[in-house]
Amino acid sequence: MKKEFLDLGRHPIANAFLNEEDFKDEFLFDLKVCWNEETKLVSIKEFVEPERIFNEDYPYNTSNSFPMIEHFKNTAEMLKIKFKPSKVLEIGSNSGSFIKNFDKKSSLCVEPCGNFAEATENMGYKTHVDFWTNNLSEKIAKEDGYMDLIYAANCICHIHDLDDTFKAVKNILKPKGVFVFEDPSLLRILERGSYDQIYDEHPHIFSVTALNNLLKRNGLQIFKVDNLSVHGGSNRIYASHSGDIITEDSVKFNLNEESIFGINTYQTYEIFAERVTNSKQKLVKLLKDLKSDSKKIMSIGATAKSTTVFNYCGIDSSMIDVITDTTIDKQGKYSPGMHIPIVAREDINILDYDYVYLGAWNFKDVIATKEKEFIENGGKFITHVPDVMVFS
Ligand code: JHZ
Repeated sequence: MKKEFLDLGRHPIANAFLNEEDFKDEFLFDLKVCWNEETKLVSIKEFVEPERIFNEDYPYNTSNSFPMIEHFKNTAEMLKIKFKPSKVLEIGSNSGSFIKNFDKKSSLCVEPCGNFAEATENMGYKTHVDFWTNNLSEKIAKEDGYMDLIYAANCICHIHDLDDTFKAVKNILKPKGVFVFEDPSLLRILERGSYDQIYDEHPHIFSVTALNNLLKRNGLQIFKVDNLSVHGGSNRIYASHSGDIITEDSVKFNLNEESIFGINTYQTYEIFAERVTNSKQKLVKLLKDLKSDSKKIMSIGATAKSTTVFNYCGIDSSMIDVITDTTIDKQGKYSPGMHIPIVAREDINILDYDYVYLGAWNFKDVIATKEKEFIENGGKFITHVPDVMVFS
């Protein structure tokens, strides 16, 4: 049975940045969150059709993020050394930051966003412009053969039907082959109060516990887990055919850690929901107090996460004047739902602002280093993770 524990209200598509003429037709849906008592999986209640989200206008580009390029390069090197794969498939290859580290002849991509699929095709990688399904994996098995390594970053938690997803992986994975995927960690979200990882693109938020249950029932097993710092705390799951590879201690460690925290208990989610309500009240009060004191506030990072925060808290351009983002496709547009203007960082003088809200709080250190001058001139940062606070 699914039990609802959190209602974040009406929300737009988190990455659908708009032009002014699109405001009137903006799509909204109810963002409510449930916990499945049987599988322990946390999911949003109302799924948004994937075609609305992942299409040729999808703007989130991993190649715009220096830390993520480094992350994918290091991950690729590690996987090459550890597993020596000859055939590699990436699901959700985006602009190719991971796959570009592999040989073109023996690697292929699956990517439903036309803009990015074109980019990896142009780089020389065969790319299936499609969503990852069992039908597609049957087609790939016939056309391209079976895989030693299947990799997916911030993609599997985007897919509604996880049984179909895992069956599709099992279909195409060679014996002793590995399926490696990373997504934000439910445990870190619960610990850090980072409710902003919940939006249309994340129909599921994964615990190792829930994945262990779901993979098992589809003939796969987790044999290793890495805890990563990217995206505010993610897990990298290593899976294989059941019984194929010896299970490492990290699996037991993570299952234990999650159990001790209370991942298997509904009350944990009720406590989290209360924390989210408090976070909203504190953040809105802080911003309103600063505005009534005539302070100027901007935000760095037009993130999917900040779409959740701004819409849940009702934060519009009366509180945050402007957002800067390094992604060209987001610049000149407005944030989903709250319609705060987005500009390039070079288009504003940060010293005109008193406070910067960190839409990309996960890159706090990178941004603080870049914006040293702002701090030296008395500027302050605002974040809501792990608690609403002002710091410099
Ligand atoms: P970032 C994305 O979410 C979307 P978002 C996706 N659904 C997903 O699963 C998660 O990632 C994990 C900009 N920036 O990575 C670049 C600056 O402007 O936190 C990006 O637009 N200045 C696939 O959107 C954004 O911030 C900077 O100095 O929450 C960061 O987005 C830096 C470092 C970044 O993901």
